[in-house]
Amino acid sequence: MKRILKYFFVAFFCSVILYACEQGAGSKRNLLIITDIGTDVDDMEALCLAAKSDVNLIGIACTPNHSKKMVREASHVMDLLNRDVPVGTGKVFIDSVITSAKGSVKVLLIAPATDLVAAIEDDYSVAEKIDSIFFQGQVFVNSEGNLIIPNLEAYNVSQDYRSAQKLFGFQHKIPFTIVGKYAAYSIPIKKSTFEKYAKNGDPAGIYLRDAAVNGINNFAHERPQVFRSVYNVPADMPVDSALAVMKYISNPYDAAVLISMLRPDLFIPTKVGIHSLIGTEKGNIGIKDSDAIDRLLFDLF
Ligand SMILES: [Ca+2]
Repeated sequence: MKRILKYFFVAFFCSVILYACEQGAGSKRNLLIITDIGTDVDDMEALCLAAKSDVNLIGIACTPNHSKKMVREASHVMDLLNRDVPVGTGKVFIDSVITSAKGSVKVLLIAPATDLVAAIEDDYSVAEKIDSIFFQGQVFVNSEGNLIIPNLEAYNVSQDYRSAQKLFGFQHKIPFTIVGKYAAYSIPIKKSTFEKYAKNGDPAGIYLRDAAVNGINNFAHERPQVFRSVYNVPADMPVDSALAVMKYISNPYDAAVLISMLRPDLFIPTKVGIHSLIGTEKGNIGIKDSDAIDRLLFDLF
């Protein structure tokens, strides 16, 4: 009897230790980011936030068009952060990152769906390993209130509507969180926050500050009408004068999507079946604590 009890306790403690190890190794969520990173600070901010968060960043896929420039840009941001994360492009890269992951994968889609859909069409096991998709964009809800439909108004939808439609075809099995522009508008990032990023000398923080300042300057000069409309600049005010007095210089469209995954407690999503909509309709920003989000972004560097 004594011996049986001894074996029982040894077996019990071994299983407890094994469980603890599994929890420790597996508790970090696998995250694949699909980005159209460019000179805009938005995707860059999301990448920095992901790299500094408690997630297992298993890959960054740059999309679409196999852009070597985007891959260089994303790799450069990871180098500045001293992070060794696979960066690639195209459906084969997405397939290999997802299928070789240990466990299920969350996908942060802050770009058009082109390559993600191509990867799924080539290999359905890709879809089976995705446990949720976090998408930056706009959607409609059908009249029955049980389906979400991509809205062409959103850049990530309009760039490849066919792929967006196909991706949303998986909504019966994959939960989507859609974070729209009204959420991003309500949590703009201050110029002083970017200055703070650069102040402590972190090379990634300096790079992010420069991207934000250059980004808003280029936007204002290259598309002055859109700039005036987005930032409510009076028609009689010169663009440079507006830039000089602007307090907020970036709407974190992409970072907001990642934050909805990292800190769901800060949001009040509208549920459509298994899906969550945040800030996709005017007058319903879907945010519970914008001060906490502001602090989270402020503390990035
Ligand atoms: Ca983007």
